[in-house]
Amino acid sequence: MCEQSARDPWEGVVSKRVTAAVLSGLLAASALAGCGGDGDSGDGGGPDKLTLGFSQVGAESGWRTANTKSIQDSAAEQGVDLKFVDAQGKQENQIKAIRNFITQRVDVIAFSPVVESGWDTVLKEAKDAGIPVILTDRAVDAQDTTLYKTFIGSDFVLEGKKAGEWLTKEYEGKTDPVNIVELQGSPGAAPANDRKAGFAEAIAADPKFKVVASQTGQFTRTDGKQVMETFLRSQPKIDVLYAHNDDMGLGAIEAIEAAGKKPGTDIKIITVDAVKDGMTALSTGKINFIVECSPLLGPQLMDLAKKVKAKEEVPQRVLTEETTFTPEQAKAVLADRKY
Ligand code: GYE
Repeated sequence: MCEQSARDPWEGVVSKRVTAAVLSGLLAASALAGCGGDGDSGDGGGPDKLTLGFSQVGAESGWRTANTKSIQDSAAEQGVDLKFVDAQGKQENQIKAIRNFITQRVDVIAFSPVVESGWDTVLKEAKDAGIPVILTDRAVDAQDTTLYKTFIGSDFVLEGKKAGEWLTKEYEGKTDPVNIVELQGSPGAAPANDRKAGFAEAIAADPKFKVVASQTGQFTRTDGKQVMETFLRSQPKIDVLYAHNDDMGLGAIEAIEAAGKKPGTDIKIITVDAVKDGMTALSTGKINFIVECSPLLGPQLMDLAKKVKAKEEVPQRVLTEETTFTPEQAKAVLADRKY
């Protein structure tokens, strides 16, 4: 799957859809103007305008910034009334935001859960109020899958596997021990749990791979740097760093350079996301391999929200299409990278 294909199919659909929406909006507006115009707010959305309450995780990474922009831009393009609330990394803030959306009686609630557990009660409240919920980017571990309409996002276990598979190929035929340090995402978050599990599974068959230290770097550059400093102090030999996102990898690169080592050469580095800063480091060889995770979920989310509001059938799971990048591949696409 090429990197472009993760976006283009939707871009085409979206622009056509926007044109259609604009046209039908104009027709509706002129029809209403002819008969007095009652009921149309005049903002292009009309009385049927979709109100979407969205609770975002925070602003911890380049990925998140791109994701927020994608959601806000798509809402504006598609005439969706978006109520956007930033949870600043706290589940309690998300629960509060969801309860506010219920009180405000938005049409649809979407959120990207900070952690996987602890959502059953508030999701039940939304369900009882008759407000459909869309999980965006991250999953919840609720047993009752009728508590949400659909889940759009990546397969994080697969991402971890892709990272591990690259590593096993890289060291194919070699027998010396390979010491790995791991920077995990924020504790309890689906991408942290799953990227850890997928990677562990991919390297499990070969005992030469040893994860000698694994700790959270909170998906941030600052923590990635700090934790890598402690790894460098406490571990006598580090061959590989696996970071659950680019930002932690980029922070770790600073720590590795400060310790007088060459990132990408003395310590091989694998990350996940493929945001522009990560891709830049990959193209210069400071990172060796990146597993892509697309943050451009906005167009698909608006489309699903409209369908859900219209009580149309939607699939329980919508997967994002993603690829992987080597330094050469990063060089080839870097100029066109939008985020
Ligand atoms: O990989 C990381 C972000 O949930 C997929 O969260 C997302 C992850 C992403 O902070 O950079």
